[in-house]
Amino acid sequence: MSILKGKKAVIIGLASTRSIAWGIANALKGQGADLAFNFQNEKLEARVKKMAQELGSSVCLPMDVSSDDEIANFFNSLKNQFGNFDILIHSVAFAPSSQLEGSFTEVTDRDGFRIAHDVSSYSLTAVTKAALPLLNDNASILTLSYLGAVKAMPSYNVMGLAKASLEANVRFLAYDLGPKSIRVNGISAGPIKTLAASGIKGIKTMLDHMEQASPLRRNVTIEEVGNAAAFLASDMASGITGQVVYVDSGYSIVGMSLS
Ligand code: 0WE
Repeated sequence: MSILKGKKAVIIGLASTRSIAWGIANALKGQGADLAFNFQNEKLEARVKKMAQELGSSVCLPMDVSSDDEIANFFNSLKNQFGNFDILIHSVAFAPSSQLEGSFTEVTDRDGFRIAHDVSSYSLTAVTKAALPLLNDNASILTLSYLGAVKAMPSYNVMGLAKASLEANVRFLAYDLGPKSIRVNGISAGPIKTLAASGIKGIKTMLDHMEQASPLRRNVTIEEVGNAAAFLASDMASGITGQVVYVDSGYSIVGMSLS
């Protein structure tokens, strides 16, 4: 059974075949959705266009979510090339690398804080606002979060604050857009070795720790995050909005994990 047949989805944040956005794109396509994508800059253009083509999509347009102009241009071009749509996937986060290593108190600065919150949280508000005129009834908006939004941990630092803001963003957007029958949810994924994550010192240790300490004793895949996204984006989840669903091998429910 295809749960997204006849639905059109816009996926923001595809960068490589290891991206969570790639797992989501494949799952949505697998459930029958038609897809459109952005690419952040010329450096990513060729690669993202090739991946879009692989999924049968010819709609792939430039947008860096830190620019209001680029957001406006993206949705203007999208209106012509893709028309109205049903699903908006926001899979974007960034903090300067200086912020993601060492003591939170020592490394966090005003610019790092601002950029992390701008790119990783405000961008959800911004793209939602711009997408609104193009969204069909019963549309679904989805973003990606992480446990650092609700628990302290080493190195994630100001990204944790930005994800906390993103999760509050999900609730305020859900409250605001509920009367228009638009749902807004988040998926809090376990750590995954994406291109963005591969630059992070200690990511291997964190992945190993998940294998020891999570109820499922393993890490999650972008396919598993994709499947949860397909469900939340579909009419199967018509009663769910404002939620953050954990796709993390159960790690977040554990108080203490022994052997
Ligand atoms: O949200 C994230 C990572 C997002 C991210 C990644 C980078 C790497 C390159 C944001 N900004 C940047 N900036 C860069 O310059 N995750 C959930 C993955 C992640 O990142 C961590 C983690 C985990 C897990 C950073 C420190 C500690 C753990």
